[in-house]
Amino acid sequence: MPIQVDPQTDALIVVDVQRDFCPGGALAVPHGDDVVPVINRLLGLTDWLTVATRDWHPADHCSFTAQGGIWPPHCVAGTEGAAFHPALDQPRIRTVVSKAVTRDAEAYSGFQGTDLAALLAARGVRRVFVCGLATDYCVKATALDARRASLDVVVIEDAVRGVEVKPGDCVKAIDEMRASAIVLAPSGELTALR
Ligand code: VGL
Ligand code: ZN
Repeated sequence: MPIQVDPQTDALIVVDVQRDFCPGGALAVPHGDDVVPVINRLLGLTDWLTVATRDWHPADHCSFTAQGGIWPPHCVAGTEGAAFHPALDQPRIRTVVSKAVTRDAEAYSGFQGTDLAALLAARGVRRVFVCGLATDYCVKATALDARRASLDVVVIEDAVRGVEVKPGDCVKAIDEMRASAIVLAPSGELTALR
């Protein structure tokens, strides 16, 4: 079933498409860079509100192993690894939201500790399309928080990839999202309303 994107009330949230989450990066998601061409098409679908979140950590962030966290250092603010993937169509991104920017706060969700909910509400957004990295962490947390903010949520299934620390994590994440009335749809179903 085609889904018509209405630029008045729909927004695109591109989650953490950063070098460190792509092959060769510090916390590479397998095939993470495969989402880039799919997301570029979504960015150009219509003249809509497009938001990119980015993991933007201090060098001593609490999620890093040196501080007792579970992750290798990644996405340290201002470093090459924290930059968006070079092939991402950045001119089409209207707003960048940085998250987990202080040492003591972890934030998988783009809504956590940011003004993303207020921004979407101010623009009259009622539905968000979520894509990016990683399915089982930041994409899931962002999609679930969007539901908590009373938004309709569509996750673009061919525009997400997962870390899969444990086999089955991505399937579990997708089940959890579906249980919260999040819709999964392939990018090919999206068409633009003009
Ligand atoms: C993420 C692990 C640590 C993500 C961020 O973007 O999914 N995962 N920090
Ligand atoms: Zn992180």
